[in-house]
Amino acid sequence: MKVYEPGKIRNIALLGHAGSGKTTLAETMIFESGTSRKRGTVEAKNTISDYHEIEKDKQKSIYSSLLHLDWRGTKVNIIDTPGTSDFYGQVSEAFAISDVALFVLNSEAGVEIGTEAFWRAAESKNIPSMIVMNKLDSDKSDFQNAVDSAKERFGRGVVVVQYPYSEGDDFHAIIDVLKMTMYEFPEDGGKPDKLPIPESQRAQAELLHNELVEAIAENDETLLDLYFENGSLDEYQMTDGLNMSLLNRDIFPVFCACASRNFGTGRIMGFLGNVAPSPLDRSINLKDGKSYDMNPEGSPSFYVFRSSSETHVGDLTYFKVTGGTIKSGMDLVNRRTQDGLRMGTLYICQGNKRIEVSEVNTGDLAVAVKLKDMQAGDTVTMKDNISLEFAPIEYPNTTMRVALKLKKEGDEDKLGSALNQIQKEDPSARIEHSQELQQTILHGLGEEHLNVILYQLKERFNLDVEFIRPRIPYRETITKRVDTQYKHKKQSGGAGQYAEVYISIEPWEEGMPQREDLNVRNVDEIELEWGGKLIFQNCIVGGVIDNRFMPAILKGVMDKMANGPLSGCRARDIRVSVYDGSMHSVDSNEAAFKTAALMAFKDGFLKASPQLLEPIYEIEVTLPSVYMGDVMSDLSSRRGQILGMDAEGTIQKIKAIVPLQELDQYTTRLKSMTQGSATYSRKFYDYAQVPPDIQKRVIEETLAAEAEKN
Ligand SMILES: Nc1nc2c(ncn2[C@@H]2O[C@H](COP(=O)(O)OP(=O)(O)OP(=O)(O)O)[C@@H](O)[C@H]2O)c(=O)[nH]1
Ligand SMILES: [Mg+2]
Repeated sequence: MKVYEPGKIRNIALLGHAGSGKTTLAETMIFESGTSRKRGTVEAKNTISDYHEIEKDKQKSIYSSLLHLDWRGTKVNIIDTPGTSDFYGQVSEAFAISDVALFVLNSEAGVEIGTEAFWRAAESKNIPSMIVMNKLDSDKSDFQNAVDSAKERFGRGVVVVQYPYSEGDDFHAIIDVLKMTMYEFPEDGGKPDKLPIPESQRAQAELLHNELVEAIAENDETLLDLYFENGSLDEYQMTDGLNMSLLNRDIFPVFCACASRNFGTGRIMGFLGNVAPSPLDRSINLKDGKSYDMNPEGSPSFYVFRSSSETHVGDLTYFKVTGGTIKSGMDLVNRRTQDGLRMGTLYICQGNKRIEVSEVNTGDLAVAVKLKDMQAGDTVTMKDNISLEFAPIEYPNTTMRVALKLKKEGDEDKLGSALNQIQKEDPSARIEHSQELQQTILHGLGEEHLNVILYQLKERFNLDVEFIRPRIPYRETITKRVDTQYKHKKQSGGAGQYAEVYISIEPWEEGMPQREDLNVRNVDEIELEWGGKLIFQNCIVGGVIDNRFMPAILKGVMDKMANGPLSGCRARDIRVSVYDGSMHSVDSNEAAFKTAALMAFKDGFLKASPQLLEPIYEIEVTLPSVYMGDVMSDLSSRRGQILGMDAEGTIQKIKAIVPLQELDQYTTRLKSMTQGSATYSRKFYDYAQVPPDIQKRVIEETLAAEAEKN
């Protein structure tokens, strides 16, 4: 297998809303390049990219696939990403190593929500971006509308390089205003005839050609001078200008295709080879915030963008070479673990097929087998190159959680190691073994994402497991001050137990004044690991309780804070002042004071109008404006409070705060309300008081569960 020079490599991520035709386009490009002899389809479940059983079953991409082709001596690596927002984790990994984002738009719909989300991500990562208008053969295709929507959303950098001669059933030719040529395709696609632009199209083609020339010249002073001198630019000047404008994200060229019939792919690959940036033109972010230029002459290094495993093969580590040449047998070090590793056989990928290579040059993407403990985001270097460490991959925040329940006892360890493996391969999923909730909680990006994990647990790891409703991490607090006292006294033969404490408990908030009526000798401000604070004050006068018992008293209070008196949930934001008590010279000890404090605290807490608090999340919903009414009224039925709204064209954004309890099935509901077109993100906001009816229900449920346990 040929080894490519860095300048002859292109790393392209195919991005776009679900179903826009990315997988079909990848398949067709590989076929048209001659790298594969057969052209599969999503419907026939035989594409190179969607090779997982679950992808065939669902007829959509779920995992990003690494593919490659050779187009006239240039190696084009393609990462075909899934368009469904649930699998955004896969896209994050593609972003980390792609040098060009090729946005595939469905020309029937123009910019859709998924396209928008990926575009914003590419923008924030400064990735050169191109657009392919696909499905131009569809009778609902509307090229002009799709271009207008792209211009409206992504700005005037969107410039037409090609437009269809005619659309729909009759789509058979593309007019290229960079080459000023018409490409006419044979019935079954493939290599087109190059024809002069027909008279009827000349005016339009010239208009668009001038727009393109002006857009290129605008971004480059030398070209602008040439343009003024000659009134035009030649193809080579335009190509140079386009390369720079692409790199700087000044221009987003628009191409035309019908992926399913193989129209337009050759010219796209030609443009990728001749104009699009190579890895040498791009840099990678380092952990310290600086950026790193690819270094073909430097010390060998690579950046891991995916870790997975396969039965009979073991661990697979996907990486991009960032320096020198990587060869099998090399000894390197993983900077995260500091573990040494020896490179085994190296492969390049065509979906699930691996082709052995002897070495991999800077800029290229490859896979290594049997490297231990590798994670996406790892930096691997030579032993002495200790300063290099790349920035971690940024995964989106999760939006949905479920609890896992094993149907069979005894499988706990097996489930634990399966979850570890899943988490390692898919860092966009998060596994939480919650002591507090006594549940294993799986966090993901939506129902489909979680279902894929469930499918893996069942099919790959042979576990009989189901999803159940996750508990809510409520908190408890009090709403008024109560002074209380408890005497712990036991005298049943042998050494007795004696401790008496008087405490005052009150709701605490930041900046609250100190008590004037107490003689405060010492204040402990304790940041609770579950959020909020406990302020613990020693206000003992006249030594009625020895200082040495204070830690035991605090321990008693903390024990009850961790297992709240109201419902067993964790308590927060309380000030406890120990102001009186008594000791016995023989029978008082730490255990006695701990018990007395715990009992006093519990008693006071229950008298202090206790209040349950629930977690509130801030959410941002992105949706087509037609669904505004439905989504808004649904939010209000979920006790949501709208913080703001923002319209950008036909896409609407709503910011709101909503209790976590009301968000459990939200992703699914949102999808069904908006025909799958809306997405949302969420992050923790604060704790807030639970309405009385819910408080009553939660307490009853807790008591019932307790009773069942005992
Ligand atoms: N008419 C028409 N249909 C197409 C074209 N390209 C793809 N399709 C069809 O569109 C559907 C979706 O195509 P995919 O290639 O799976 O789309 P995708 O973008 O990979 O979708 P996800 O993986 O779910 O994000 C399939 O039924 C394809 O056959 C095209 O150019 N014209
Ligand atoms: Mg796909």
